[in-house]
Amino acid sequence: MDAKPLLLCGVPGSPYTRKMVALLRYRRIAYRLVPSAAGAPGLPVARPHLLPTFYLPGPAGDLQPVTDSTPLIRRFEAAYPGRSVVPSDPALAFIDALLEDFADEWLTKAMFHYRWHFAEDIDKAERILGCWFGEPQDDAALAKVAKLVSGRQIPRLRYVGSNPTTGPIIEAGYLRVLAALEEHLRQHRFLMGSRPGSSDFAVYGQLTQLVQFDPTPMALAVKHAPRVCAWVALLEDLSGIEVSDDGWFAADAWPSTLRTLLGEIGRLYVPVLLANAQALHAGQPQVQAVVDGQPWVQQAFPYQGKCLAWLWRDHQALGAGARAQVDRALAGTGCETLFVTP
Ligand SMILES: N[C@@H](CCC(=O)N[C@@H](CS)C(=O)NCC(=O)O)C(=O)O
Repeated sequence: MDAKPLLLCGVPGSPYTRKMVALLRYRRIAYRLVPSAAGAPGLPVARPHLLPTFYLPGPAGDLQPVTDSTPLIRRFEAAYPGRSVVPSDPALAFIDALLEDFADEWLTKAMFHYRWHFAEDIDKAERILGCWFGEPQDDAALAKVAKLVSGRQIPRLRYVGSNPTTGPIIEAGYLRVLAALEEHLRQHRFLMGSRPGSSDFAVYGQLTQLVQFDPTPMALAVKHAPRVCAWVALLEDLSGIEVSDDGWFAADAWPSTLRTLLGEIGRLYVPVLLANAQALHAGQPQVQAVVDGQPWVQQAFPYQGKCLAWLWRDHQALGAGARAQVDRALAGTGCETLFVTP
């Protein structure tokens, strides 16, 4: 990659767009954001069409649409030196990747659930998200677009697994994750220490919506988690903070608040990830799991099958010392069951 600004396309209502824009700012990587949900003019649309879409030079030098924030973050690590978001200690880097995956794949369930379940949230999302499609529009046009947006997104609740059975589990989980983050931020600046890791940006991305946009989860955050609300506002632009090599949590000093967060991953995400993999393996369309002692049902989701495979690969790739440290940290959190050979 050369020093030309990176081109990407996305909108403020997309948590993964917010994740990546904040990451680029922190990393001081020059970028140009095309603020559109419809793709950059004159350039091909990604398949599947996901936001954000980056346009990166392909083998022939022409710009190709590329999506998926997690591998893109690793690609930018290799291409742009300095201000890394991957902790230098491989054990901590693994924990960072696990937390990133939890934010991208589980916290987004809360984001989608709150936005498209409660009348007040749906009303706000319809009227505002609709403005990010296309050109300026009059009220009649906006009203149409608003209904198109909700008409497309509400049926997607089934992909994230929000339904009458899972809704209460998602809501209780959101409150506990807020509490765990609030506790962590009492003593630490970022999830990974005094400098941010990729998980900080992933959590930030989902929380830009949950604590800054959608009224129901925002009111809960304001009431219960003031530090989290303040942290999300700060994460947006970390271009001016200076960080040093010793800013990551030291190997012998991972805080207990990190373990509390791992406990939420073990309780909320791991059972769904494992049951999803089983359903995919058996070719079953429905996932059935027990989450937090209660039944969980949702449609099987191939992408999260890949997430589990990536976590497995990264766990396997750890050296013996780092793996032992990771396994000690995960023991008893529920996350350890991810890496048990069946
Ligand atoms: N795993 C992807 C997820 C990206 C994603 O799901 N983006 C959402 C918006 S935040 C999207 O584009 N959904 C399809 C749509 O709205 O048409 C990533 O990390 O970038």
